[in-house]
Amino acid sequence: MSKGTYYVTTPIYYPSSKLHIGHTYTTVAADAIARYKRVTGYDVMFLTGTDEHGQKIQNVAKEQGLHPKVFLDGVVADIKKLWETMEISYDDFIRTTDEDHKRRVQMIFKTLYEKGDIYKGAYEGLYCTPCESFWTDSQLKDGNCPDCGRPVQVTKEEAYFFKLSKYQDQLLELLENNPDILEPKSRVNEMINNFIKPGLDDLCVSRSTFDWGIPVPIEEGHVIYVWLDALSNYITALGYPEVKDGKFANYWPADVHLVGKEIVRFHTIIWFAILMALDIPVPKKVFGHGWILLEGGKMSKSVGNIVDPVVLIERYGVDALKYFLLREYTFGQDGLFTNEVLLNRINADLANDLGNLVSRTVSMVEKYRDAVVPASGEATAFDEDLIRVATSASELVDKRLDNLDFSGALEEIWKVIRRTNKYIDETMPWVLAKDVADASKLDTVLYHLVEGIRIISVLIQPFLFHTSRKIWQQIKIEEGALTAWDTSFTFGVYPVGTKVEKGEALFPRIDIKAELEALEALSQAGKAPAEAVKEVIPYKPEITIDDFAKVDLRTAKVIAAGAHPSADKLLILTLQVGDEQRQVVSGIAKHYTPEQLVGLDVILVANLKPVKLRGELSQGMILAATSGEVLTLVTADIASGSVVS
Ligand code: ME8
Repeated sequence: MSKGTYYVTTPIYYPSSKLHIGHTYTTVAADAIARYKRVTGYDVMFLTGTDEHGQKIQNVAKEQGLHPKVFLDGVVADIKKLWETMEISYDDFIRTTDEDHKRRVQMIFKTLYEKGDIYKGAYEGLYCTPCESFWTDSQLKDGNCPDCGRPVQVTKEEAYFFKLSKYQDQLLELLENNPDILEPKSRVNEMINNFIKPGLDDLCVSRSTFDWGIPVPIEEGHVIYVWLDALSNYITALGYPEVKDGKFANYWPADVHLVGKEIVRFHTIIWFAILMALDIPVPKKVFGHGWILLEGGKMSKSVGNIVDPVVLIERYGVDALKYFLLREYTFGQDGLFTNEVLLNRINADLANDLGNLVSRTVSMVEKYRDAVVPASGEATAFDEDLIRVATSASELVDKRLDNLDFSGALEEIWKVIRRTNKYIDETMPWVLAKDVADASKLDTVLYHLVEGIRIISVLIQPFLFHTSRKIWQQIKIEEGALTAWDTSFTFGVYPVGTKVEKGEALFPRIDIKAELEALEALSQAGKAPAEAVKEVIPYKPEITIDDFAKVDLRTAKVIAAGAHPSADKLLILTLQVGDEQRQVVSGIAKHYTPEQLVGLDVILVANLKPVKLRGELSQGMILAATSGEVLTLVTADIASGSVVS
């Protein structure tokens, strides 16, 4: 029977072209808690996804000569592949470009507008384009964006506003009376003293200077500004505004939103206020975790100091990377990443403590008892303490995870591992094996070791999925009754007489010096500036003015555009050329959407012999300039049908 529901979310990621291990930190944590809740009997909903709107993304796509959606599809596929490699067990992946999400966000906008919580005004502010944030004068750092340090521009536009100020008192009351709602606790004071008490300004929730966003449902030419769109993902994924039954009724309010510390403000002030305005409960908890830093600062692609999780997984395995991230750093605090810290952690905890315990135990059962696990015999002085430590661990793990203390939870499990290793040193089975009089004691030791390992394998399964399975293979138990979480409270369920079989080392010991050199060489290779290959396109053979005069160029207005029925790369355009209309088929689908084309004044080669392109008539062609992957249509702002010469 289910113990209840558990809804955990990660932030939805900006699809920058590559995610680094800093990004994977939130997801690995969410994955661990989701797996933990599942094995302990909860009905879990784990949501992640991508945050795909805004000017920054439109700009990046443009730089690459791609339509934003085409660009995004590629990047999102890479992100999903990374999560697959990292075995992230999400239940749903939301994209803010999903039609369903867009429709639901528009309904949210409308509800807030009709309620009077969204109103129209004009915004003048200091805007940082890369961060998509408006800032006030006092927030700037040395006159620049406080987040990225780049210059800001004064921007003024008509815009819709959310009445954030209306919720100031309610927010203050919520945070003051429910400090558990935000962890770590220090963040509660930060929100109250730095943001709420000084006074909340209403929040701009629409933009009209770019169009890559969800259209405002009540006025053309405006798109919904990113945070309202992005934050709503946590409820649109559950089917909001349908609240009566289904996922929303089941899982909302979320048990925890896991977020990086820099976006706590958005999640506890803006998001809580939006939820208050919608009259729905706020999440039970927001946890703002720290950053993983490299010497020299936060990991960031733009600074060029990213650590690629795929490289680390290829070398040490997915379990090692996940274990390291969760164990090494205290979840609410910043931590420094270095290769050396990573390798030492893998060697000490995984290769030595856990790997050795399993390999020594299975070897001894093979050597002393022909691989058959004996029934426990005469007690040794050390059994009781081992049993106590092993069977009380799950309760301690539970307490730690209740506070999202992943490192502490793993430490509780490692206490059992270290206690079991100590049990070997205390009982010295190799000495017992020398004297037949100690056979019964040796049986006890071997049984206790195997049963200890079984309990450890049960406890690690939410964090080290493969390792738990590899242990089960060696001690020959199947997933099921003997691996269920509840069996970690009981010592002695391992079936006597089972034949074990040694496998490969769980975590081969790393030669740290050699490995550090190998990693350094890899990173140097990655840093080596690639030879820029500049494509030189030679000019065509000379022509005379008479040759050129044969080409009849006219301006034309695109009045309709649509997809080609049988070719992905082609679009079919209807052009107004003076009084006449023409149909032209053009290979620009990768670069323009039909909506972007309508209204453009393009240049037509009007006397080109008509042809059929994949079955559709094309009466001429339109001019475009290309540079590498980038393509842009040549336009001329003049009456259609004008002669170009
Ligand atoms: O903020 N260490 O997306 P994002 C730890 N789209 N965490 C890090 C990190 C590091 N070095 N670098 C990034 C966004 N992160 C918005 C969220 S939610 C409605 C919208 C974390 O791709 C960062 O703190 O910039 C954040 O929690 C997450 O990665 C996504 O960052």
